[in-house]
Amino acid sequence: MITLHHCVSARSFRPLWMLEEIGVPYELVMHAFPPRVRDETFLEINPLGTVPAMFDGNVAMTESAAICHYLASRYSEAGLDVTPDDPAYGDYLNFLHFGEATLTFPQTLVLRYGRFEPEERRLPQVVEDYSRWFLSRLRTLEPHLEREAFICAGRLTAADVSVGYALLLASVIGLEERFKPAVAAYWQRLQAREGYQRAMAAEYEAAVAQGVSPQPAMQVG
Ligand SMILES: N[C@@H](CCC(=O)N[C@@H](CS)C(=O)NCC(=O)O)C(=O)O
Repeated sequence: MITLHHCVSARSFRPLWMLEEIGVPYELVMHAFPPRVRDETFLEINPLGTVPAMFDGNVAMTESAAICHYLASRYSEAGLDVTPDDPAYGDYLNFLHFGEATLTFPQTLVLRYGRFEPEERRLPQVVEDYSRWFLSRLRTLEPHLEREAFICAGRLTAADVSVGYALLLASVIGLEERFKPAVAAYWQRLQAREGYQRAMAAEYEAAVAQGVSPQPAMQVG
């Protein structure tokens, strides 16, 4: 069975959401955030100290976008994959990686210098600059989402899960009010999905059952 190590609202929500959309059984192991600090044995699970860490038999993976790709192609019957012969393949790969490399990266700096560093090391200028960086990258999606319901292929794919997680993190760190209308509507559509709601419920129930706070450590305000 697949085992997924997860922290509430962390990037490991991407594979969790994928697993719920696909409907494959899995074990969800919750950790307080940051796991390398809160649980010294976690480095034996993932020497990087980060989540996600996903194990599927002999397969061990630690990159959330790659895990989404892996799950989408391995369980292609769930319809979340786009194959190389599909005209949407380029967009699929591009936005699958855009979600992490371009959208989540600036949010990491917002979090670090607005939330996780001790007060005396916080940098409001960095927080505002990288918030704007994130929002300007997000704006590149706006014209596309004015025309289309999903990122590519006319249906939900792993690329939506990757980008959708960046929107979830943005809402946790207080940037949602600055979304433009088409992105805001897309984010509402994603949250209305049963798979998304099952993933949210699974996260909450596993956190409570395993004695971990269900509140996101990265919540601002
Ligand atoms: N590129 C990796 C980044 C993984 C990552 O940095 N995860 C964060 C949670 S969102 C983490 O575990 N941070 C804890 C730490 O750095 O100690 C991915 O997409 O999975």
